[in-house]
Amino acid sequence: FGVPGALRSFSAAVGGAEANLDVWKERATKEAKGKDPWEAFASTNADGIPVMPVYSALDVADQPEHGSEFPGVYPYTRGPYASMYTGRPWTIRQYAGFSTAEESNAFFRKGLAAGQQGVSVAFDLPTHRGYDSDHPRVAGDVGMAGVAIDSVEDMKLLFDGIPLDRMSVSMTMNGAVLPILAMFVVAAEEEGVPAAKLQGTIQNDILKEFMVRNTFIYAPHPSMRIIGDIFAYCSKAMPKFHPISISGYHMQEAGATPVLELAFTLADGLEYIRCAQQAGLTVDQVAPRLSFFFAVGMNFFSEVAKLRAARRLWARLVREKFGPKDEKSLVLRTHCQTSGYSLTAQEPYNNIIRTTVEAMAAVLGGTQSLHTNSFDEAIALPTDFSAKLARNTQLILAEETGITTVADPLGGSFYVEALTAQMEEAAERVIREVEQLGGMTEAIISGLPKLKIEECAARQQAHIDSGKQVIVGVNKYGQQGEGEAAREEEFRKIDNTAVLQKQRERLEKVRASRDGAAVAAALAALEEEAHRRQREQNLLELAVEAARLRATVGEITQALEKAWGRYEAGGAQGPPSPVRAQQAQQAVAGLPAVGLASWEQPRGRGARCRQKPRAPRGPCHASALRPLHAPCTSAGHQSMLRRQLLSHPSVAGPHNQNNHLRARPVCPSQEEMAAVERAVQRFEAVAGRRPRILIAKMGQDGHDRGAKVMATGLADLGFDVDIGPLFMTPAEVARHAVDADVHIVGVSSQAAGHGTLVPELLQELRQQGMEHVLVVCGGIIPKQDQPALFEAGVAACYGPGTRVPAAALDMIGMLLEEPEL
Ligand code: DCA
Repeated sequence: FGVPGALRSFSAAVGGAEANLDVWKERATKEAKGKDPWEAFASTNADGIPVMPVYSALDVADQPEHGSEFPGVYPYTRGPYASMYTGRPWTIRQYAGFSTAEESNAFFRKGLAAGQQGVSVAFDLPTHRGYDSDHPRVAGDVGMAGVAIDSVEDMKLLFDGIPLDRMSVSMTMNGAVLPILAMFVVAAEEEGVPAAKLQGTIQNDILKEFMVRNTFIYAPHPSMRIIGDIFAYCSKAMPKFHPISISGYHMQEAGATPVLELAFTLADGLEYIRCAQQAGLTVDQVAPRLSFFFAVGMNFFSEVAKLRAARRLWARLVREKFGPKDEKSLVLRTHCQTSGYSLTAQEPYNNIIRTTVEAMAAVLGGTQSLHTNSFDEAIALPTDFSAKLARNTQLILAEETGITTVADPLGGSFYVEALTAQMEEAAERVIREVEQLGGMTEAIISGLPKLKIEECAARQQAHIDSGKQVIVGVNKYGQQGEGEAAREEEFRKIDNTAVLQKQRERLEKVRASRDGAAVAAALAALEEEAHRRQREQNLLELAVEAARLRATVGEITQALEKAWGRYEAGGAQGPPSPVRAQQAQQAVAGLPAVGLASWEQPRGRGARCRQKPRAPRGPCHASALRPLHAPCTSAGHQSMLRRQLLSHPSVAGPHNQNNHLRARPVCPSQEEMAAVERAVQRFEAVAGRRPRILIAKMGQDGHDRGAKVMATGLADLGFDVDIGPLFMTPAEVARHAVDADVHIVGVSSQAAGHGTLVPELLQELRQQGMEHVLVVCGGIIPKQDQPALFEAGVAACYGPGTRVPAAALDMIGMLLEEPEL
């Protein structure tokens, strides 16, 4: 930095601060009524970093270099570009997609006409998981949480009238990344836009799917092979395209603190550079086109500091580990999205304010592109009106506030600089230890990152439950009935049957009009390449050829599946080894521990924990519960027990990757716990065994955090709990219910498939002679969907705000036909 004058004045400032500190302490002590002001006024943030009541030059005295940093100059703390928003504001890129390609296209075009600057596509869950819309497993999910795409014909409709040579397009696709990227390339080519002109991003970040989002198709190692091939293809044929968006967003949504999100995301990034090297690329061929994606939650300064620390740490790590020649390889560019987890179903208009604050943090942190959530996304898909407000939030920030007139305006704030350095250090500690495990792929196979994120989620929930973390309108200042007006508003509803019908017709047409033999040969070539131990051909190149011939998403996926199989979470390659997971956990010492300080320890808590790990029955997938159930006395487990029934939609809600809905439980009282205990005993006396529940996830909805939370909570209350694997069909759930002879099936629905899947489940149960089984639903069940479910035979819908003990009492009451229980 070599600015001796500046350094001199910096040390003068430090000297002056020392002198003034004593005066401050004396005055603050008086204001603290004689207590030590550091103790009286200091706090700790979510990452366990102490937050002092005041910051001065003393707090950054050990990092004088920050005073010499500039945006667009190594280590890029202050931004990737020298001029930042003074030269070009961030891209307003709203994530959207639902129903058919035609409907989503109309929505995109409306948004672009109204000020949106980039397209960002949400695909439906069948597409994510590589199924065609007419596959029997996916009927309930088609078009519900995103747009249904089966072939190039759908892709062409999706981008109809959108100039792909000028418009940057982001596609959130991970599992079925090969067919989708291939179809995008072919759709553009057939519209006269060569691949070389395509700009934008594909998410293509499979590592985080194994951690938190579950839209994987193949096992970790073959999945990484696909990513290597995409890097290789894009570096040659699509130089303007970002072949990956390395995403921490979903980790924060699943519960990770900002430091953990930062650490795991950058560790993923390092792993992807190594993956590119294995595919024969140099660091300079891949690193400049890597892009990132972070969540921005309500802790304003942590989020600003996180983005600054991300850039500095990434630049340093890439330089140290890979020694690139091109300085562009060191620059981290990122998209941000405001937090879905922070949205509340109660008093939803508060969400507009939350989103505005989060958007400001993203912008002051120097994001390149931003999605702002709609206020109603905790309840359903955004309407045109709520989407407009979300978009306008960004337009107002960009054009009315003056925020864009200075690059990194928070640079030099003692607090922001100190926090940036602390977060960088904490994240680096975690990254170093993940690296010691052999990198992120190995760490994921060990099960450690998922476990750590779940622990953070438990701690956060404990803070919310105890009121330590305030959520206005929910655990503080909430009044029954307020906000109902907003909840009664019209929500967007998708006609799943109509979408399915349209997709089926289009698929039939595509299959009837293509050259079947040529398609079969193209698919065989894909399968053959997947079988090879050594790469000979590029899988994306082969997929482009297959897509051109009109092979479908499902067919291309299946060709590879023949070679690699379909991965089951913790399943196909076996669940994470407990020994390895334990070693890994010990190794990652820098991670925040789950703190229970905010919990009053209920009497006899350990003794009441009666859940025994049971041998899986039928499709039961006990390993999914391991992190929560194995150590009954662990802090993480105990904290989990108090979390809310069906209230944690994990990583996505009905529409996109948001953790849309969050319950705000109250810590169960001793009396309530005792009442549940009595009810369970009474049930046992009548039925000869404890109430047994199967927690089921149906369709392609992989958001399992809420299901696990519910399973753990009910087990602790004395229920026998079975938890089914992800992605079950209604028939499989019914079979499992018969095998396990359960009294209740609890369906957790976060992706809007319940309208089709739950009535089918009831029908299957009836056919199996199990009509006496109580079926209850939880998760995101919009009010408007409930009458149809009740009519079909659902006994209860436990929405946000339901507490586990209350639901437990309710269910036992229904089983015993004693509603007053
Ligand atoms: N001065 C000069 N040039 C600038 C400036 C500036 N102040 N700001 C941006 N630019 C240039 C960039 O260099 C870039 O051109 P290049 O591609 O030739 O390098 C162009 O303007 C676009 O800017 P960029 O910062 O790359 O913004 P986006 O195109 O919006 O890309 C990025 C952002 C994060 C890289 C991308 O991966 C993205 O948009 N991801 C979105 C992911 C997403 O939507 N996920 C959904 C969940």
